Amino acid sequence: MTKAKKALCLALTVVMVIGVFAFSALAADQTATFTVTASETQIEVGDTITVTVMAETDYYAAATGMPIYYDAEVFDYVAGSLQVVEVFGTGGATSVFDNAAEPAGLLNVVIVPLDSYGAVSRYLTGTLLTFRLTAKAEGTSEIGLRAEDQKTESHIGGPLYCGAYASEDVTSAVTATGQTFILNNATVTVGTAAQPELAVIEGTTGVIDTENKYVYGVTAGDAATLYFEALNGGSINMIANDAGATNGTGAQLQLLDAQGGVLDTYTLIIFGDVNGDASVDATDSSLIMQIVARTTTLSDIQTFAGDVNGDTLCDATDASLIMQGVARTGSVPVNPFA
Ligand SMILES: [Ca+2]
Ligand SMILES: [Ca+2]
Repeated sequence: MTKAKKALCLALTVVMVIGVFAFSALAADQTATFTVTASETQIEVGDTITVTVMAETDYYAAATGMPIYYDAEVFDYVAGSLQVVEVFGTGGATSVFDNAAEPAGLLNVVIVPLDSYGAVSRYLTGTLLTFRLTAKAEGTSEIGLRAEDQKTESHIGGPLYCGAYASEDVTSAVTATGQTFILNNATVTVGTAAQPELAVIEGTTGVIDTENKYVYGVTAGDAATLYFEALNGGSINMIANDAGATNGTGAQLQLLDAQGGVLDTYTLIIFGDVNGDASVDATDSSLIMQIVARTTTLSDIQTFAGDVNGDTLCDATDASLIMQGVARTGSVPVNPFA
């Protein structure tokens, strides 16, 4: 008989024993906490981590079954690395379905007292087992137990259980299943996760000027988020300009990471909108003429937005083009460099 088959037979026996004794009463006020930790949570392909499974019960524990999952596309189980602490002392037994008998990505561990009546029962406290995984591909994997696996009266086939004995000397049968289980799982990332980045939405006229940190190509009045998107889990936050507009010249486009941290900031330029009210009109033309007459000064951002023919000058020609747009005898381009 192979080792895997022996393990299977033993585990099936355990399951049958539990099946006879464990399903009578729902345990009230009994709690078991399972905690899975990894020796490292950010590693590279080829690295090996040690995973530790701990348990705390507030009752005398009987046979305990732990199906432990990991992402088999990210990790390989290191064959033979599973080590179980003798929580039930000499005579306790362990059966393991590892990858030889279970689908890749699942370790199924069962620890039992000598038998259902003859062993000293314990409060579980601390480490139950350890095993190792080697990273084979980039990705993020949760490692741990699943609540939906818990054996209860209404889900008798659940492989996650921790039976209870009525007393320490175990003269009674397993008395309960369906306790409150608290599951604390580990998450491990292999490789460097792709960083959020700003991109132009395909098919739009949006432009990202990474050198000057400008975004433009947006039609006056439109929201910038119709033209730009954040990739790889990022998001966009628009901050209003001095005119109170989130879609006018001078508004700020922030690229945020998944936690809301600011990764990058761009200034929105709406060509022809010099005063930042998100409209291209006679007021903007008038402002340009005031620059020409040197009766006012404007910021670099405003003069860039006022250069609607893209000749690097913000002058009477641009003011005239804006007025032609207002009169609908011409139009102000969303991107004068296109
Ligand atoms: Ca304006
Ligand atoms: Ca110009």
